[in-house]
Amino acid sequence: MSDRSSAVSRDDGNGDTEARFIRRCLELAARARGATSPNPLVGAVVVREGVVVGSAWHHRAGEPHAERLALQQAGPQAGGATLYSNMEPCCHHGRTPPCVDAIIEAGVARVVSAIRDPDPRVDGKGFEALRAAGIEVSSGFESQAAAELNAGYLKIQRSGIPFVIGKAALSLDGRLATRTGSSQWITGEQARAMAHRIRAGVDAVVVGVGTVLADDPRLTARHGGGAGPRYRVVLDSHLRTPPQASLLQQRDGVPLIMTTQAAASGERQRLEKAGATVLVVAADGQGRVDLPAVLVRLAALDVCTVMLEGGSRLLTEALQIGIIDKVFLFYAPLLIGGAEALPLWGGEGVAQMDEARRLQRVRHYRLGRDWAVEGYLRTPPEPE
Ligand code: AOF
Ligand code: ZN
Repeated sequence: MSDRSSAVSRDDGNGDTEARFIRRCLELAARARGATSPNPLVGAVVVREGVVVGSAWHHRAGEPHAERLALQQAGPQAGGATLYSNMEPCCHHGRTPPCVDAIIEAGVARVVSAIRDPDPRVDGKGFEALRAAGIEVSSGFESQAAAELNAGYLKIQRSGIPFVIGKAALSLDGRLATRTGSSQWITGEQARAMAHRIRAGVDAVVVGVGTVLADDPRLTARHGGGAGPRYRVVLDSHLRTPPQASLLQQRDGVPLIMTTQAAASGERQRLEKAGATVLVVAADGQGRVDLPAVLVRLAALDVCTVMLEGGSRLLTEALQIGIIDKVFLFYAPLLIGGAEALPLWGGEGVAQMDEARRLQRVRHYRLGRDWAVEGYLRTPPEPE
């Protein structure tokens, strides 16, 4: 919980210092990635005369907030100090008491923040309460990075729908598999390790039943990724998942099969006996599990971030209806070829170049012999 390794510095009176301590908050907050939903990732540092006297992060929902932990660590040294936090301190009684009360009681002189907390119970009222108590408040430092870190929390607060990441491993010519469906393995160890780390940071991973039948994935976070996603989800309108599927043999995270009314009750019982939780959701026009209905159902389970991992049909549908916020594409230097080999985005695609979806804030990674490209189809809003 404590972290005193951060560099000691003098406040030079300009925004660089503020941004640097907010970046420290973001680093601390990110340590709980994947563990705090439905709560945000929050880190806080207390700085007195340029010296860090307390630093902490929120570990999980129901446990103390970052600000309270950092103030506890600072003790009496918080008097007259500056408190940095990557999100507006809360002012309501949830599962835990308001941070603003603790900040006021501790005698903090200044609060510096990255973004407003869009939770309607807070939403600017935290800043107001601090100002009303005579505390100097400033916000807006590193707001883009702060919004990216809490993309899931911000999206669910704003729209009730989880943030959706589309992930795929592709050959350089854009194929997910060969024409016979073989896809193991396209990318190497390093790329797969990174994919597992991303899995560890989301609340749910989702695949279509075709991927279960073809690849028999476990959908856990291995390669030192920490605890895996809370839900490992299969979209399976007719319950074709075999009860001996590997994803049902894992302990980490709930194996969740989302199906439609059309599924036979015998199949359902067989899968439940094998350890799956089976949920019925609405069907789309073709009798398949309706993707928007899946997202709403996952939101009700406190899922803020979802990763769609394939196959081609699921990703195509998701791209077509525009539910993907961000993509993570891993490329191997392979050429697979074949008009029948599964693409990332099948169907008709767009007709004109100006209709093509362009990624924003693109980042590239080199992973041994492979690469990854990360980019947004919709950037997370930055509440001021
Ligand atoms: C902060 N610092 O570290 C976090 C905040 O049920 P509770 O008491 O945990 O309240 C949850 C809400 O508190 C959540 O929706 C968000 O508004 C805020 N989370 N706020 O000041 C923190 N985790
Ligand atoms: Zn709080």
